[in-house]
Amino acid sequence: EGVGPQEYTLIKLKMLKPYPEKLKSLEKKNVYLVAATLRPETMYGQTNCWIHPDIPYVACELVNGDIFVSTKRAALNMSYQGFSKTDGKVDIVMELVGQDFMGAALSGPLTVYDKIYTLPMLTIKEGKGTGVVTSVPSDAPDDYAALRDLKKKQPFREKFGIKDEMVLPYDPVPIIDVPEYGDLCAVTACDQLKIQSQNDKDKLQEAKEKVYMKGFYEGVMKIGEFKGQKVQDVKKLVQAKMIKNNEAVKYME
Ligand code: A2H
Repeated sequence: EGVGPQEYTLIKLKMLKPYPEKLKSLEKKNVYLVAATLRPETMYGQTNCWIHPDIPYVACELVNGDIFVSTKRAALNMSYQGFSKTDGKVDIVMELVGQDFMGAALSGPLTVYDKIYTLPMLTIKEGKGTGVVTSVPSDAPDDYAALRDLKKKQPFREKFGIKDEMVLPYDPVPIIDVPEYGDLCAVTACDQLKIQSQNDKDKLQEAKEKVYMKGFYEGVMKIGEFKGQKVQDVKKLVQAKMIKNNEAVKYME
């Protein structure tokens, strides 16, 4: 990571009705979980959204009346970036913890799945991005390892109130071809390094380093409007398309 501010794309994941019990009073509003990503071109392959069960989140009302769910820290950052009614002031409508909206149904931009769910990831950092992470197990080793953990371990699903149908039908989607790694590069890297679970920190770091650069410089899109084009040529175009369609916004921190 550099010393300057980092630009993320915030992906708007729209909460579908019925809202979870705790958020019922917001059902007349458009509620979005906002996931910070560095890889907008991978959104075709979203299979779920990660949240941390125990960290605090806030639901904030924006200047346009929409509700964004993120950590309070991210909401404060956003309030200085033109999202709030008043600069530097966060309009909190509800305080939450991740478990309050675990298993919520969402709809996300570009993904081949009509409906995806919030699922638990225990390695989410409270101090980075929004605390909400969209999951692309085809291209992100962390996402693949965490999804596989949930698929393999029924007690893990049960602990967080996750039903089988929120996890089992969701498989990594081939979206980008990476030379030597194929079209599910995160799966290949996790297999090669024999990664056992989302807690294999060092190996996951190695897997990320391996596929990240290679995906960016040599990856070719296999799906969508930019099929056949190189990742580095379309990243900004995919971002712009989602922003234009009101499905994403830029966010700095
Ligand atoms: B990336 P950097 Cl396909 N805690 O998005 C843990 N991880 C977080 C996070 C948090 N609070 N906030 C964001 N992230 C993840 C897509 C993706 C990402 C792909 C491949 C690699 C990749 C789909 N998940 O990141 O520390 C988000 O996952 C590899 C680093 O700011 C975000 O982009 O560099 C990335 O980490 C931001 O990490």
